Amino acid sequence: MHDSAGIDRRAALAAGLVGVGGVMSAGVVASALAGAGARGQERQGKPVDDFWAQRLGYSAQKGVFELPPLPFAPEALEPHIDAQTMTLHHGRHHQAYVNGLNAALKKLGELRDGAIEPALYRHWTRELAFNAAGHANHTLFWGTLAGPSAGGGGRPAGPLLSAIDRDFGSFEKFEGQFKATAAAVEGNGWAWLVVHRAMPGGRLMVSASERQQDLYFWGSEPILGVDVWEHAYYLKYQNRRSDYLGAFMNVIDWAAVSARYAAIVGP
Ligand code: MN3
Repeated sequence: MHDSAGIDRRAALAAGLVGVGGVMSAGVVASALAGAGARGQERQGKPVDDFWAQRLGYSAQKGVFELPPLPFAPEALEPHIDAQTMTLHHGRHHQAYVNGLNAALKKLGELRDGAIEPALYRHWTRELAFNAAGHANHTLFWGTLAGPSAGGGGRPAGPLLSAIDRDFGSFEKFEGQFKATAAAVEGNGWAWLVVHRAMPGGRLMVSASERQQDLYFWGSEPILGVDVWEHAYYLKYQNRRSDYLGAFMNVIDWAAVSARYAAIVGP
């Protein structure tokens, strides 16, 4: 995949300039490649080099989160994930989490100022956690997908593949655990490939979420997730979640996942 500036995204990834391919703007990549030191925005003179801070689309000017654009065309993942699913999933479902997050922040501000009943703290803090997780999960999700013509599928290389072999035994064993975990999520949720920050050497594990954040594995940082809410697959696969999971393996952008792994684990 090439961005509008004609810069090879994988070259930028290999140079460690972007965490998840395609999400950062061409202009930012171009200036970083030019050695302009533009690795994200400056805040009070200190560079911000944080995955979530850079990607969640918070507008300081407006004081709200905004839906980041899908980093590829809705039909890019065909035939594995169809364009209509992608359009609805990003434009309606992901947008709803962004809206819900903004609403929760606004209501909690009103609570703090005494405008509404304190009993509603419980409701709105739940709304906050659910919608913030939904926004973050989908933002990560889009950034780790690539269609067949953009290098999606296959398997990772380099340090990530070595770590998968070390921690799961083989790529096939990882894939088996990842798909089995995703297939077993009760109701709506996600399966994740995570790095645990407290364990040395970039230790990898598979975890799961129910809904957006229930079962969250504290201390872990996701580098790949598969959305198994029915809205992610029902139009094309109906109730056949395992068929969707098989297709999903063909649209994983392992270069992006590897870059995320490297950014967490370090050199
Ligand atoms: Mn979803």
